Amino acid sequence: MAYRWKNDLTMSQVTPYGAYLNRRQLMAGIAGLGLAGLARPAAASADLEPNTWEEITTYNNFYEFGTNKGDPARYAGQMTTEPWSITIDGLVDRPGTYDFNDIMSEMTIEERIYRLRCVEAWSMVVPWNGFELADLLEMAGVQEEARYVAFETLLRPEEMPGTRQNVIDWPYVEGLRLDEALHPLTIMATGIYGKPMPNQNGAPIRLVVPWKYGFKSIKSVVRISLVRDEPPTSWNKYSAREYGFYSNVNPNVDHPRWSQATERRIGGGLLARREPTLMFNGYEDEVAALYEGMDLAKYH
Ligand SMILES: Nc1nc2c(c(=O)[nH]1)N[C@H]1C(S)=C(S)[C@@H](COP(=O)(O)O)O[C@H]1N2
Ligand SMILES: [Mo]
Repeated sequence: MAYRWKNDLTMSQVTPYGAYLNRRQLMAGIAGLGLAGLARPAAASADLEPNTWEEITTYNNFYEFGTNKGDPARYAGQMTTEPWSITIDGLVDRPGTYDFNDIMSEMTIEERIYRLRCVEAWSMVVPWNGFELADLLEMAGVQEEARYVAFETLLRPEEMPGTRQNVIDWPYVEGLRLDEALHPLTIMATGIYGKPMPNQNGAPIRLVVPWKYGFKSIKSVVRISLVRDEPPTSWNKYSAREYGFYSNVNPNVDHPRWSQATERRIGGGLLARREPTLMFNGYEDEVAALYEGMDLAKYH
């Protein structure tokens, strides 16, 4: 597979030195210090100071439970997350329905402290726990003809009050180009601050693609399909002009209805100054090569 990204980034390049806890340290933290020891991993720069658990779990977008920021925390508790399985199908050698616990037993869980930039121009920093999507795709065996990866969220209207209204088409679907999916920054997240993923954040497992607008990071994933053609994605279907397939964070390409040049960091307080939005959300060194020669305004 020519698409497998050379795994030659060291973690100190991915997150600033000191911000990254490897799995052994994380596990030691849980066992030795108790969860209080994980409450705020030391970050090398104030820029990557994680938001609090409270902020991360009460200010959410998860439209399956309503469109207000507080709705997911209020209603997502109804979602049954056990048992949970992910169907991996399409252009793979080993298609099947994989139990979440079986997947977890095969994967190495790491902590990744990433910026999260919503297309609505607010942002957070989240200490995710998870594993590289590339490792899961390797388990399934990606075939040569595969060019894109399609993702689908659980659709269970009796547990998801938001899906009883036609805000967007359900189920929520997303997609990545295969090289984006195989990039080492792309993870399947299964926890935050060393705890299992809260329902409102996409339990038990969700995608996190830190250089793209938050809506690409699809929650509560039940299907991953390897496909030949660019798959439909929820917000692009809703308004292609406003939400492109790529949706890379880009301060120079405004949303038709607002500027993307700056962002409001959640938890900064009412008087906090807006911060400049960074190209590719600050991951330019790691991901710019994926888009070499592409017109980023056209392929927004
Ligand atoms: N299934 C699903 N996934 C989703 C969403 C959603 O409404 N449904 N919202 C997206 C948006 S717009 C953002 S900004 C992030 C928010 O993730 P968080 O609530 O964990 O911060 O989830 C994304 N994933
Ligand atoms: Mo978002």
